[in-house]
Amino acid sequence: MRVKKFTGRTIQEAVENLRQEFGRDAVILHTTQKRRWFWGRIGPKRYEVVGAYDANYRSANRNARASTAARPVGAEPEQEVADYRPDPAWSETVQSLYSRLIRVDIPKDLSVQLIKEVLSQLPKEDWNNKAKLWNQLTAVTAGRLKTSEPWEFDGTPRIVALIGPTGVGKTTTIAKLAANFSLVADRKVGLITVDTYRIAAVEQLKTYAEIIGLPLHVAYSPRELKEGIAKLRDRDLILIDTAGRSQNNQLHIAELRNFFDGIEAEMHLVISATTKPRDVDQIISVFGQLPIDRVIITKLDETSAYGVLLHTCERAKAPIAFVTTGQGVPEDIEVADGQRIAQLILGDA
Ligand SMILES: Nc1nc2c(ncn2[C@@H]2O[C@H](COP(=O)(O)OP(=O)(O)O)[C@@H](O)[C@H]2O)c(=O)[nH]1
Ligand SMILES: [Mg+2]
Repeated sequence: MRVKKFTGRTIQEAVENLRQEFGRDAVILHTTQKRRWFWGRIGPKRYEVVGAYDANYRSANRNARASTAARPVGAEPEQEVADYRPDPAWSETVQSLYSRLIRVDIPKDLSVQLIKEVLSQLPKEDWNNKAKLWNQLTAVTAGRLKTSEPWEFDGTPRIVALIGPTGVGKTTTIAKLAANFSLVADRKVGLITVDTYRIAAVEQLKTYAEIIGLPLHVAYSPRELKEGIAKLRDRDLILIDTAGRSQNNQLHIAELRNFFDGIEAEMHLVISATTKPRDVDQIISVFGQLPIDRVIITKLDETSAYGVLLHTCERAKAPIAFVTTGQGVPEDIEVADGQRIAQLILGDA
């Protein structure tokens, strides 16, 4: 029996490396998550998988063996890992569709799922028909892209908080929403900011509030946030701005949870369309410690690969509410439309 350690940026990648060398009959003995030091700084997370392979061991035994093999919490079961790989039996046309998904930054597992869904919906004789595959892929992608229903206002304030990493455009998006809902849709809008770490952050929102003519409360504590909401109870829509901070900052998340504890706020996770796929997962695993009700994707104008839209919506298990397309306030924002986003992601046939 041979035993060896394999590494990867994700569990799946480490397991894939293991499978490549040891084949399908390898058994996973142990999995760990590691951080390495680079130039005196903490480097990116790595996953280590220790696998064993016995030449006398036959696949017929695999299921029995696999179920007794140690598998860590959070690791994908063996079968599912296999499901995340493109099928070598796919026709060239299907392979090229898969490659297209990868090129627009849709993660591998999700791309495989999409292709499998497409194939399951088409009779085998159409599996080489590019046009039919393409149409089906557009439909499947649009079907997966959940978008939220437009807001309805019923006399009690709808409280909406924007959370997410620094610099993604939370404050700008709040200004866009505030201007559109107050000036265009004629709703009573109020603003609160709990982003008090930098004076500039408060000033930024204050400027917008003054231009649009809206009340703004600055909350330095959870109690002040509740007071601010109470003062704005005549409003249709209360928009709450929060501090960015790095997605790695656990303290920040604990603080946010503390602020929103006991408040009926709709939490919108804001992510930039320019975010790398790997970072999307990281951001969601951290901000996902808060309940995410909706997703807003910003900076569509700054990328040409739009996979983040589907990736975020799938991983956050939340519908997309809005997308933003530039720095202009209030014009560069749109209500999310699944069909249009699917076309944007996939591009032209
Ligand atoms: N290109 C582009 N820039 C944007 C968009 N939304 C926001 N920004 C810019 O991103 C920068 C950071 O925005 P800000 O609202 O301060 O981000 P926050 O830290 O999340 O509050 C600013 O320069 C904004 O003008 C967008 O949709 N497209
Ligand atoms: Mg801000």
